[in-house]
Amino acid sequence: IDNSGYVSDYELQDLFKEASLPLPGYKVREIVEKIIAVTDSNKDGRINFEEFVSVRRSLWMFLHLIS
Ligand SMILES: [Ca+2]
Repeated sequence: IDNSGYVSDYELQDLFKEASLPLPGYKVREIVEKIIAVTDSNKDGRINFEEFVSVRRSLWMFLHLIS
């Protein structure tokens, strides 16, 4: 989380790195964009901390689906 109080897509990509998935960067960005579209509940195009918590939850569900 940076100073803006929003979670950047870079931070979401870091989550993927932590999970050490063998995915190419472009694929991760694609997935991150989809996740943002799905979890941006107030539709401002950004992920705040509340949304980030649910992003993390859906991310892990997603990772289980593709692995
Ligand atoms: Ca939002």
